[in-house]
Amino acid sequence: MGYELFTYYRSSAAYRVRIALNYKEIDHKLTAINLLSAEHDDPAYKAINPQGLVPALKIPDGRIITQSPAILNFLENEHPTPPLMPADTYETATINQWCSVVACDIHPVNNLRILKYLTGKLGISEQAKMEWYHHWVLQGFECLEQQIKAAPYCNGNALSTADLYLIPQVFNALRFDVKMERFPKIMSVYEACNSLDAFIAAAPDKQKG
Ligand SMILES: N[C@@H](CCC(=O)N[C@@H](CS)C(=O)NCC(=O)O)C(=O)O
Repeated sequence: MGYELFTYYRSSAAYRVRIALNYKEIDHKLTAINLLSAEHDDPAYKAINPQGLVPALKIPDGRIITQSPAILNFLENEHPTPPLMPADTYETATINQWCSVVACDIHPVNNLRILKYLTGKLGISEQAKMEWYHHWVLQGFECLEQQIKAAPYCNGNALSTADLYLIPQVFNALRFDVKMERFPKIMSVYEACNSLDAFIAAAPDKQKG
């Protein structure tokens, strides 16, 4: 039995893991969990991930890992070649720092359930919701734009986990009409990564669900 990734085509957290599985050429199958029809709230899926979020990864012995940072860390340790983390500890910290801008400071406040809570329970308008979304993306991207190398990837000429976090977040930002012209370095990384097979195959438009 290989790996099984529980995924949703537009989930940026699942997208990160899809890229890693492709890049490392790890045998896996994808199982779609449709967030719009609330399959993630189904008891059958909650038995896999009690948080009711995607992604979740079933590893070959049947055990489950949830949370994309934990999954990516596991895959890096189990399948270190080709690497997505450098040997140098300072560089590793820098990459984790960039990942955290996305994973801790942009994505959690702009996730589907947060946006639904804003417009549902808190009754804010669609326009205010979009302002909220743009605000937090812009703040995070302004920091990344200053710090990443974009030569051609976030950390220079070696692809790293930072690219796996950045590209899905850019995809999401474009979907929500964030004007990306002010982030030329981020957009050049986006273009460089999207010419790689691992990213192309992981993209939302290539998924069945
Ligand atoms: N910190 C989690 C976040 C997972 C997450 O928020 N997944 C989203 C899709 S990107 C989800 O399942 N959302 C369902 C919802 O918001 O109801 C991770 O990195 O895996």
